[in-house]
Amino acid sequence: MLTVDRAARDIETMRVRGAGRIARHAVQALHDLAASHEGSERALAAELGKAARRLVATRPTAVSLRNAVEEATAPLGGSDGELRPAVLSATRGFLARSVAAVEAISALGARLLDRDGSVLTHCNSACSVGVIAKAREQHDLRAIVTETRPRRQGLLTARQLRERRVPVTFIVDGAVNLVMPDVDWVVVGADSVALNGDVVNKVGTSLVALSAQEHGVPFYVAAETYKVDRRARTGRDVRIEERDPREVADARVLGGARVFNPVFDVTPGPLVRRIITERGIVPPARVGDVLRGPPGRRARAKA
Ligand code: RI2
Repeated sequence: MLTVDRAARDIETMRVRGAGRIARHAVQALHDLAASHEGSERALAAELGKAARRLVATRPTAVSLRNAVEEATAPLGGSDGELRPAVLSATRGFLARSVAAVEAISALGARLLDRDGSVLTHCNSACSVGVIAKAREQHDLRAIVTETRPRRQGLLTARQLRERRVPVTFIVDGAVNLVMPDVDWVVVGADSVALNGDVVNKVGTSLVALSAQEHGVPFYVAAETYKVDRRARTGRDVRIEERDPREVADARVLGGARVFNPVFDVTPGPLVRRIITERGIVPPARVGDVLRGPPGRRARAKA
């Protein structure tokens, strides 16, 4: 059984990380809380409310977490006497749909990487790894993977892509602009997407996007619809998480210099060619449309 406290600590310490995975971890904890609860419905409601607040506070930028927890605890607003089964059903529903969404995004996104070539990715995104690995089944693709300082999630990406037989070249973040002339596509994930199509993702993503634009390389974002932040009109409305300076460097070796350690940055929508969601591929400015259901033909992108 996954306790709420354990799940919150896993997410805070980044033992469990990635916008999709933290959402599922939090929802699993809410599921287990409801499944094991033996008190009254009223007591369960109070505990779920407290747990939801604790889980959402663990990482402030990834709206996936807030959206998932809100969906899982939506039955709190319902009628008395049915809370436990309703929460179990909501949590199981989210977990299943969240996993299926990654599969759908992988299949849809792979259509964009429609020939042999090189694809660059930044950080570690299950959606991006899925897209690249799926496309590799059809074409002679190689991946260029950034290290992604300070937590070096690129190591995970390189390993996961190798496990799926994708040839990988691993680079330090500062080499992105140098290699960009040899890149055919960029695919990255997202922690939050604002309604205007601004994308909040791992710090450095906006520099990758600028370099891609400079070299005429299409920049794609692979993100489930629950990463769209309905409350964020633009990327500026999203709070950027700042983490412990010691993740970057030991203050003693810096002679006491102050460290600034923002975890994410904002890539303006106009730098994004398309957003790949499980409900279709859309131009960034139309990302709000996918929240209203499956897009029609017009919202689907051509490669
Ligand atoms: P998936 C990660 O955040 C990365 O920024 C990654 O691009 C994003 O979540 C989406 O990942 P962190 O937890 O949901 O490493 O596609 O800070 O796996």
